[in-house]
Amino acid sequence: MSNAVGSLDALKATDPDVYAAILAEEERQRDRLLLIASENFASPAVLAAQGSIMTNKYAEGYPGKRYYGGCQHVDTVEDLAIQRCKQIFGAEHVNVQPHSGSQANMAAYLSVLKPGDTILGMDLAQGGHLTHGSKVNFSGILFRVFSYGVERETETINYDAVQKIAEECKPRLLVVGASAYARTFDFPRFQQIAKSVGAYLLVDIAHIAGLIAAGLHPNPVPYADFVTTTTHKTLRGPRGGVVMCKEEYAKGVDKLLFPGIQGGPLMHVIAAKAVAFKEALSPAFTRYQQQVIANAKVLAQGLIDRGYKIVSGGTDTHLMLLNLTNKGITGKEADAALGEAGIIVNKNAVPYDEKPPAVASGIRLGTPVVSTRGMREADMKEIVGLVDRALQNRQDPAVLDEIRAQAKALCGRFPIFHPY
Ligand code: DSN
Repeated sequence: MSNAVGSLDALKATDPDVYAAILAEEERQRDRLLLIASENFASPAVLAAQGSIMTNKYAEGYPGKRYYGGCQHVDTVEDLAIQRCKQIFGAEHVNVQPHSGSQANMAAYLSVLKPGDTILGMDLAQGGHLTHGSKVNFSGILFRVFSYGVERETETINYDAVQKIAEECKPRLLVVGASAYARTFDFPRFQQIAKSVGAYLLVDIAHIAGLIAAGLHPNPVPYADFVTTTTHKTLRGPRGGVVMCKEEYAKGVDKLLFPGIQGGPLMHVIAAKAVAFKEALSPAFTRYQQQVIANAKVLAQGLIDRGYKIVSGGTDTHLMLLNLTNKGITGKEADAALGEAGIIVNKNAVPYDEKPPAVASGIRLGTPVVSTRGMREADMKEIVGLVDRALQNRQDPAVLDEIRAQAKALCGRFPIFHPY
């Protein structure tokens, strides 16, 4: 068993440069307050599976139907991953081979669409995702794209407006999901809209998969033809993707993933997905997700109390979008100042943003990582103070250095992975 996972000593001897970079990254992850909403810390068990000798195996095909010999053990992990994912979400069919969320979406789209077909998705500038129809992405290159967004007043989705756009553009596929939307999605309503115009419904749950797994956000599986996700955000597994679908689309999705757009599956990653899904079925995972949401609410309220504007006025999930316009700060400035202060976020466009995406008027904050470390409501209040002070003193390097030391001290009170 000694060679089943990599050894850092072996890495140090072979490649001191990569070894040093990994150690430096470990220190960065340990000593900084990581508030990027799409990131998380995988468990030691997930890391062990992902770093294992399963990376050595070619296994093109599916369990029991491979193009290579010697697949009995990789079949075991792929079957486990499929069964556990079905158990979590109640899906009829699951494909765990997508290398990423983008490939999961590509496979699902192309299993029922042809280039030139019309899709309707949430606008990237208003919270959507690149693969939901951005012009610079395969989705915008291959398909005719229409978009919906949020209402200017409420900064939430207006379902009547989506219905109207769907009636006008008559999409073959309605795509639901977002990377910067903090409110609960109404999946039955989206199903009604899709049905009323004869469109397939695909829900991309990449951001909220962990919350759904824990029963803390409605599950779209009963309503959608396809549900796609990544496995490394709130779901806290290895980097990768999954497609879930109704049985009638199973063959098409499997064929599109392999041989359509991918070759050999990453069996070490699939092994790690199986482990993450087992963890997601545990009561500890539910407790973790409850803390993720509780922490996000306290973080949002604390910022509101200090005069910050949260898009849509709050959050139902793990993330929030701060519109910094009223503070006279750009997203780019905030991202840079917080980075100097040891608080890692990403600049983000806000709905109806007048600034270009590289500058942006907001930042996105999320609580998955800090919650994985075991931080709770009181710690969120401390983070609010640090964020506010850093933004107010964004041009004062001495204060930012001081905050970085405070952020490190806060991190030092918590392990990388807290057993809930
Ligand atoms: N890049 C991811 C995010 O940050 O939300 C989405 O793929």
